[in-house]
This record gives sequence, C-alpha cells and structure tokens, in this order.
Amino acid sequence: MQEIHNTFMKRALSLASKGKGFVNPNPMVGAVLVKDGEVIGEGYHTAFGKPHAEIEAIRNTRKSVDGATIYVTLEPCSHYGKTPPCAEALIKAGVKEVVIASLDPNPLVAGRGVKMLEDAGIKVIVGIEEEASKELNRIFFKYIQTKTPYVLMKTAMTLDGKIATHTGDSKWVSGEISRKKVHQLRHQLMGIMVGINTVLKDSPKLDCRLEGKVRQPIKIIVDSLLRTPLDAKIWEHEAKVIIATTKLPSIEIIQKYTDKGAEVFVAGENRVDLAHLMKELGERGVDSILLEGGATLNASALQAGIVNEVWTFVAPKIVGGTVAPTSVGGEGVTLMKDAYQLTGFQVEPSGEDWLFKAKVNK
Ligand code: AOF
Ligand code: ZN
Repeated sequence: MQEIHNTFMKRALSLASKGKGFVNPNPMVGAVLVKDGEVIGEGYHTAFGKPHAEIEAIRNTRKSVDGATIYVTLEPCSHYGKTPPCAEALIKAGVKEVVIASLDPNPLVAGRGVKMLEDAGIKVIVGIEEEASKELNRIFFKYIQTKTPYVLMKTAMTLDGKIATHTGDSKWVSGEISRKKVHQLRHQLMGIMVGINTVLKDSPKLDCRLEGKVRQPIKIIVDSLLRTPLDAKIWEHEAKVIIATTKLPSIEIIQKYTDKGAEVFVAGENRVDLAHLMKELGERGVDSILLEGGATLNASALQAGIVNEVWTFVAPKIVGGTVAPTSVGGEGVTLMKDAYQLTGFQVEPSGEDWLFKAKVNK
C-alpha cells in the first residue's frame, strides 16, 4: 500500500514542478485523483492567482470523483484566499481519502485543512514523500515562515577556483549547458541580485534568455554610492530594477535612477545592510533571490547570514594567477573552524562541467 502511495505522490510532485517560476510566491502543488487504482484526473497550480491543484484535478476528470482518493503534495487549504478553500471543494466533491505529502506551513492553513477534512469524515494520511515535497517548495517554506527571501548563491569557477582571469576576463567560465541551467534559475527565482562591481565590469543584462514562456526576474543591484551607469545593459528591457544603496548618495542622484524607472532602497549608513534589504524585499513579495556575485557581494551575503543555498559550477579549466579572483572575496574567516559549513552536499554532471549544490548551515 505504502508503495502505491509513493508512486502516485511522485506523479503529483512531478506535476507540481510544472508550476516552477510561475507560481511564486505561492508553492508548487500537484494533485492526482485515483479511483479503483486508476488515475482519473490530474492537476497542478499553474500560476499565481490561478486555481489550486486540487480544483484543477477535479476539473480535469470526466469521471465521478465520489469515493475517490486524492494525492496532493501540500495540505489542501482551508482559507478564503484568491479562491475558496480546497478542503471544502474536496468535501463537496465526495472524495473519501486525502493523501498529503506535507502540511502547509502558511499560518492561515497549518493543520486546519486536515482538520476540516477529518471533521467531514474523510480519511487523511500525511507524510508520503514529505522530504521531496519540502525540498521542492523550499523557497515557499522559508518565505511563508520568515517573510524574507530564499537566497541561492550561484558561482562558476575553474578547477583552480577562479571566476575570471587576472585581467578580469570571465566569458565564459562554464559551458553552454551550465549557463542554460542558470537561466532556468533566473526564471524560477523572483529576483536576481548582483553588486555594483559586476555591473561596472561585465554590464550583464540579468534577464532570462530561455525559449518559450518565462518570467523575467526583478533586477536588484547593490550599489552603495550609486555608480550604476545610466546606459548599462540592465536597463535594456522592461523588468523591474531595484537599486539598494546607502545614505551616502544625494537626493538628486537618487532622482536620476527613479526617473529611469528604478526603485531605490536606502538600506544602511555607508554599506548596504543586506539583512535589512532582505526584509524590505520580502515585504514587497519577493520570495527568492538568485545571487550572482561578484566576490565582494558574495562575501557580504555569507557574512550577513542571508544565503540559504549554493550552486557552484566547476569547469575543466585552469587559469592560474595569484590575483585572479575567486568566488568569495572579502576578508574571509580567520580559522578553518569558522568556515561557513555546508550540508546536503550533492554533485552532478553539467555538460563538460560539474555542478556542486549545497545548503548553508545556519
Ligand atoms: C492548495 N493548493 O494548489 C496551492 C495552495 O492566494 P491564494 O488564494 O492562491 O492562496 C495561496 C496560499 O494557498 C498559499 O500561501 C498556500 O498556503 C496555499 N497554496 N494550497 O490547497 C494549491 N497552491
Ligand atoms: Zn487551495
């Protein structure tokens, strides 16, 4: 029995992941309706503001749902949000059993969905593929509980740990497949953040260049003195630009950027206070940020304790050079025992490169 539950829940999780990039700051949720051992309907939360997964699954079946079991990756909601509660819809539809991967940490739900279902006499099972569900929705789980964004720090380096040559040339460290993965991240995470040095050196576009329907990330530039050129490539298309600065630049200079359509946040006296910036961004509904360097901002972000996850692409190249930059600058820790500790270390091939993934221990 347990194995059947896992099989259907895995299917629901794979449906859920189709919402990647489109549902933020909502979770990705999938649902599978099963009757007499057969799938009779499937659905997932397709986009923010759109119907929830359970409702989609009910809509997508031509058979009667009465007496069916539904596999859903997150506890059905119990609140009136943009849509009426899914728990209520399941009760009305006559579902007899609800199998859930993980409870919804949203304080508006948090166990109330299960209670509603049980009060209506429905059998509820919680915890099938729970870890996989939490991992899929790690952004949602952090954001809904802390109201600050989940930060993923992405770097690409040569085998000798360099992110550029000693002249600053960095095009390209990693291969095409790895760079495509970065664009997938730009689609999935709501914001993309870089430091002013990266803007000055590389003038990146910071957009998502995948084919098909994509969501463009908000561009966040950390720029203490407001030195971002008004003709930099970041202004080239319509995605929103947020510039985080300090109290140092004058109102007149700030005005130049607001005239350009940017939102300017003043966070800090003479250095941008990243923890404060995260709170501000969270309040504006930004649930996730892809941190794309450079070395100074990466160091500050680690030091401020805002980084949740790290992805490092390692290319089969060596460039050498004592002054060629590495991915994390700053002063660094003094003793090895003070190193930022990573967990859940994983490695996978990425074209000619290797991709190392890890969570940052807090
Ligand atoms: C479900 N099924 O497919 C999703 C759920 O703003 P709303 O009305 O869309 O509600 C968003 C909240 O609903 C979200 O924070 C999370 O708690 C839950 N998401 N619940 O039953 C779904 N996407
Ligand atoms: Zn719902």
